[in-house]
Amino acid sequence: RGRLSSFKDFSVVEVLNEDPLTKSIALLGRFAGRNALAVLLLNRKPFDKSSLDDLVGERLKLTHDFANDIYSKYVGVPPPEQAALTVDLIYPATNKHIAKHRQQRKAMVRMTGREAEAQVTETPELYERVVLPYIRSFPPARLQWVYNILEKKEEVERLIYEDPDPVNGFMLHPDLKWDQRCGEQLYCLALVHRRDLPCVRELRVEHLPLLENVRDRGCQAIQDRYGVPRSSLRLFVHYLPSYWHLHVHIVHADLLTHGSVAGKAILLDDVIDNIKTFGSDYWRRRSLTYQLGEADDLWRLLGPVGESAGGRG
Ligand code: M7G
Repeated sequence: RGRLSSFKDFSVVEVLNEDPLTKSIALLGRFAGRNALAVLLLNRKPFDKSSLDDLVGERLKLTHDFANDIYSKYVGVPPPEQAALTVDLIYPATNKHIAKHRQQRKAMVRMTGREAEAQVTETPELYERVVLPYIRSFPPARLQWVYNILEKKEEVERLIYEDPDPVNGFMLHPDLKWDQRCGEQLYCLALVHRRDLPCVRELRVEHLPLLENVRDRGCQAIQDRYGVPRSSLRLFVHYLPSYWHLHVHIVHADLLTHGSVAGKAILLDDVIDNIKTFGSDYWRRRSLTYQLGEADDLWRLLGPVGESAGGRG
């Protein structure tokens, strides 16, 4: 687990995905002499307002592209510091990681431009019969990174706030996705200490103190550390999540991501209010509708009949 200073001995096996919108590319590759595969995610960074002078001064090298009336276009090559990328490495990568980052076969159920997706309505019965056994079948290793954080084996220096209470406590860290530079890109993750809550479906009235704690103390900690007030934060859980250990996404309200769309993100305030308004078993009793991607294991179990290789079953 050494630290890299370059990708000198890395060779690309496959371009898993590229997204011109987010200006990112996902690569699958290998380090020389190693069998294990690595997933490499490269992202162009957002512009840093505080160093714009650096950028648009003499140091941006321009090549003229075209002009039409009052409009003209150039290609600019920035100085090296401005051209920096964020580089996320997953190594060794499992098949799940590879599938998650690989662009899926298109044009099946609905074109999203990213992967085949189908809208699925998960009834309480489907949750009990299909989803719950599926969650329980996971090897604990899938949540290793979560447990490493909770046990203070990893990301210790990145901790923003901790409430150590085993029942209502949680830990707050910057999300993997956020480089902590730009406040408008703020993306934090609150991981609850208790390990018996895989998702929103399990939340009941006895968990309200936990949820309100995450909301109130989490927001306060972010305000204290980053100066972003609660009114500028969006707190939500995902259904479906990728990792089945309860966590709350705390994101700057101006930041729109693939994970903040309807059918994926559920506002924490709604999670809380629905329990208060409709009763303890609200999240267990209702149907939940979401977009299911072909890469998801649940596609095989819940996806449209006959559309996927294995069909239902
Ligand atoms: P999710 O709702 O389970 O799934 O969120 P999603 O990935 O479909 O959104 C998990 C969140 O954990 C995501 O926002 C990830 O960026 C974040 N995350 C994942 N990993 C492996 C790590 C990690 O090792 N450290 C931190 N700090 N965040 C992570």
